[in-house]
Amino acid sequence: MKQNIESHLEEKRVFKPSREFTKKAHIQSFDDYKRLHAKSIKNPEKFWASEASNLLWQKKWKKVLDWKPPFAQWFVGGQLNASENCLDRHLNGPRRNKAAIIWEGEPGERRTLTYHQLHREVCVFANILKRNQVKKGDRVLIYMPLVPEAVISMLACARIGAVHTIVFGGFSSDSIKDRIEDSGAKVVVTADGGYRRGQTVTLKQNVDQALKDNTQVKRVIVAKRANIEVSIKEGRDVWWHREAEYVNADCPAIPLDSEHPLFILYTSGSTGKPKGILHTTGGYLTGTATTSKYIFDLKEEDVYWCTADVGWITGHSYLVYGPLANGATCVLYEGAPNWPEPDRFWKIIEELGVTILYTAPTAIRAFMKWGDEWPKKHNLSSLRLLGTVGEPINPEAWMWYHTNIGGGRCPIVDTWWQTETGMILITPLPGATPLKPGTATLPFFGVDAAIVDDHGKEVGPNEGGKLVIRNPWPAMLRTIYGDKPRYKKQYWSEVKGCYFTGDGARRDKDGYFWIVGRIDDVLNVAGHRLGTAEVESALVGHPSVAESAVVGRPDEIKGQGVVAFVVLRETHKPSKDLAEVLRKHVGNAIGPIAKPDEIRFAEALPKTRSGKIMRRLLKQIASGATITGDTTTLEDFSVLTRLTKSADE
Ligand code: 7RM
Repeated sequence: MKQNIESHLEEKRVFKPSREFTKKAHIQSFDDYKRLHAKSIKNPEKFWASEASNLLWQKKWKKVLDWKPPFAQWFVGGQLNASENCLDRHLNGPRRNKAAIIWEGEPGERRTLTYHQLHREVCVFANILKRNQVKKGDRVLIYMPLVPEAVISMLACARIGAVHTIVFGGFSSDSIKDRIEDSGAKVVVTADGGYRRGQTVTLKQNVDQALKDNTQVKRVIVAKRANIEVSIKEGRDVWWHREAEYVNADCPAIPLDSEHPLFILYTSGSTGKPKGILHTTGGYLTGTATTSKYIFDLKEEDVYWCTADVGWITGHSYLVYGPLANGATCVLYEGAPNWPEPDRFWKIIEELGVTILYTAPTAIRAFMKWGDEWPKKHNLSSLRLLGTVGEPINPEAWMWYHTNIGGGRCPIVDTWWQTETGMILITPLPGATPLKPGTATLPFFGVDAAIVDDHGKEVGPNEGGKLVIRNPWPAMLRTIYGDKPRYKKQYWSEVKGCYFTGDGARRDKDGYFWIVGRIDDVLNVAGHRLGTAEVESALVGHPSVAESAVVGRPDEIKGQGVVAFVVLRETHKPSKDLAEVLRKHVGNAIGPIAKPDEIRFAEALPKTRSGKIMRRLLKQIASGATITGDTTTLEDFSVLTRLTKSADE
């Protein structure tokens, strides 16, 4: 029988929201959170129905929830349109001329679109889609740089009931090909190219490559962005700006059933083909709009910046649908954080007066590595709230973010969620929840999260186990596109009656959730189950370490030995002595069982393009095996080559 995951690190720092923040916040005290959460859990449908009423419905729902496990339908019988909720609804009042999008290209140009202007562009493009035979229910594949046209094409699809499926602009032609086949898309929207670190990325060329031998795709609509030469296939390819000459800006949003599909977003599993996660309209919009309002504490005057690309779920939920449904002003930045210098983010914040910044731990650790002098060069006093998502944030990085970016004054919302959950499920509320560095704290309203053992029984304080959600929520995935059996098996079979997240976690004595990593990555050293996040966190707690990834490798005596891959800060150099110092450091912080058997210094770690460390690959390197399985989501293949080389030396 497997034991539960053990926990050895203890974080004692607590940060209470300031009076200044609290007095203007949507939720103003911890007691209010606790009371409202308890109430929302007793009757989640009541809570969600009341939040859904803030949206514009063309027809009101008959039933809030129809739950035939594991299949949920929300706001059954209701009709609405996501594009209308993000745009038209704001045009009758003072938001009409408010900036919806402030965009900055990597080369430095800026474009601002007011709600009125964005609405107009979306209507034009929706008419272009119609002119090119896109009908309600059709899938449209979007492969774009982070330019306003990416958002415009999403909202235009939503406006006419087409289902968008975005492929991140950094992915290869193979990824496009697979996703076109799986989704059955007949139309592709792309651009000639985009900018990344001063180079142009040849998007249209990648699409051409993906469409070689393909007869399914009838139309490719190309936006002009990078002014690079592309080949245009007569009868298949058209230019966005040319098409715009043939249509007007009049395109009413059509009423859609609440359960009408809004988008498919592919996410890679550790094996097998990517899963097409299907999200629908009414529940998704209710979930993302509600969480955006409470968690980012959105106010009319905020300048909100989520640094994710639209190719990720974070870009869908918290760059586009959630904030725009709230009438927020959103910053969009096309390029790399260190182009031309490592202070690009801080420059943007200063110049645009950003008040809320939502980014990923991987970016924060990179900024730490580049040095404190870069943020110091800028006035960041406009910021009032910070957020993170994507991985556990180690307390060291949290403290750095809090001090160097937040000036010690901004709450940090560490938000836990997934492509599948569609919306944030575990998070602090910035005016209410006392924060501890490294934890996503407590469940959002209406969410019943728990940690259970291998038999599905809830475990006690500080005992590790599987993170599950025990009740349906409105933005949950409805299925894996075209594969209901896989949906059931993947998410609803591991723990009876619960949604299984795949994450390992523990709750501390205050009930706070600490995510310790993916269950598949958990270490088992001499019968002790350790979360990767804790050992990594201990390592990053040492002043020489910028980033680390810890994996197990087979060990005859202990079952598994611990191998730590370590990237040093720019101020330190690898040495045998330092390796020994780091081993001891982990031993002191956690205990002798967690002491790495081997420290491997690396220049970089293999990551997905959204910044998550791919421990699966490191595990293979650590045990000397050849790399197998899906590597299409890997950001930089040369990192792997360098790592395998250093192991041979
Ligand atoms: C939004 C997103 C989901 C996985 C999830 C976790 C990890 C995300 C946090 C986190 C600890 C967090 N969607 N994860 N947020 N771990 N603390 N705040 O990232 O589908 O791409 O990934 O990411 O393992 O299961 S995702």
